[in-house]
Amino acid sequence: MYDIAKVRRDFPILGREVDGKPLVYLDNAATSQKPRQVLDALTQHYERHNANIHRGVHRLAEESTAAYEEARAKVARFIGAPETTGLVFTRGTTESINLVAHGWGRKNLREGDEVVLTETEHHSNLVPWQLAARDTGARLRFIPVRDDGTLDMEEAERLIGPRTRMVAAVHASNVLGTVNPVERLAELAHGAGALMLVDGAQSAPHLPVDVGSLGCDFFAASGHKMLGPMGIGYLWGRTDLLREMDPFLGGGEMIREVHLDHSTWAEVPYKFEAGTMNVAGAVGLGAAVEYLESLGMENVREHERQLGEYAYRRLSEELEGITIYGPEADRTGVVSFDLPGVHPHDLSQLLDEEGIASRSGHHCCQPLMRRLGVSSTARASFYLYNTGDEVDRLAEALAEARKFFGAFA
Ligand code: 7TS
Repeated sequence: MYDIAKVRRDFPILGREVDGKPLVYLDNAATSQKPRQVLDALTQHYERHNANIHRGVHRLAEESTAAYEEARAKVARFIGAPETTGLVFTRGTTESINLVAHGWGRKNLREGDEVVLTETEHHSNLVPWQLAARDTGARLRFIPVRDDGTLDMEEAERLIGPRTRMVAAVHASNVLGTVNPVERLAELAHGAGALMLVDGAQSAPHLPVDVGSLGCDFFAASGHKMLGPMGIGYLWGRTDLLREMDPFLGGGEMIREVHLDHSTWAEVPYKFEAGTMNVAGAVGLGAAVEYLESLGMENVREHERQLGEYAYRRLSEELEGITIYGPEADRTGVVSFDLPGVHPHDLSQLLDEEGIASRSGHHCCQPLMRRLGVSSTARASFYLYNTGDEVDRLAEALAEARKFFGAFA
């Protein structure tokens, strides 16, 4: 295990106060905070090396290009990618999935084909497929979620069949804290001759990920949720598939030759990196994955599993009537809940007055909210720097909030 006090000192923002109270940051599923090492990497890049990449022969352009490509190699290694050519930098998970739905989906889907998703998808792994289905005549099917927050795998076995061309599923839910058996889904997909895309937005920051052992064909994630800067993320894809796909965005850098009436494409991954990329962001993300590796992803996973389970226990024992969504054990550090008689929004506002950053809403999972029979939930989401004391502060603040609203009931 790592030294949590030492880790916290690496994150300058964790030292700040909100209205005189120490900040308790529990909105990590939305975005994580950044350690000094990442902030320094960004500053260093802009102070010493900044230049546009792959275009100039001058020293700074060479240094920037090398730093960008090193970052690619670091991220590829972090997720166990067999080669760096399959690692495409994007703005984040949303762009990565749109890239596949556009570049693979529109090229390959036909009327009668099916794309299998789950009921628990974030809108960013649903809406791009709706658009691709609309344009191609393909149909979307959904693996249901059971009441305990796990996927109905028997139904998955029935749904994934000869018409399936793609299975796209979230690895770790941003609402339920469930870790889905994506390895099994990948087996089912491949058994049916389909491909498997994993939305890793909430897994890459929190669990050891190895795309080889997941058995997926595409893996999408966001840098800003894993200690990196905003505006940088990645798509890993099998190189043979990426080569066959259409480009997503056209423009500079993604071409081999341009004529007035047609163009040919650069090799992967450059075919998918049109225009000026977020070079400093990539460098910052490289520093972020080094930081995560220095702690060890097994340790990060274990720390958050303990926090998530402790939060589940404390909240369910001390707040009578509370509903906590998702599985009781083996969860990630995402805890969504509903306290009867208090609107989730009011709850987050009261928590904010105690210096506790949480989130309320549909969490970009409106279909899942309907399945749960609510319009919104409150959510606390933990990361590697959160502590048991912070769970206690959350539990105490919720008990106070309940008293406050009880007074008006
Ligand atoms: N997929 C999942 C599972 C997510 O949780 C999110 C963001 C995304 C995709 C999209 O990531 P982006 O970086 O492209 O925006 N989830 C959340 C959330 O739970 N609260 O705010 C953002």
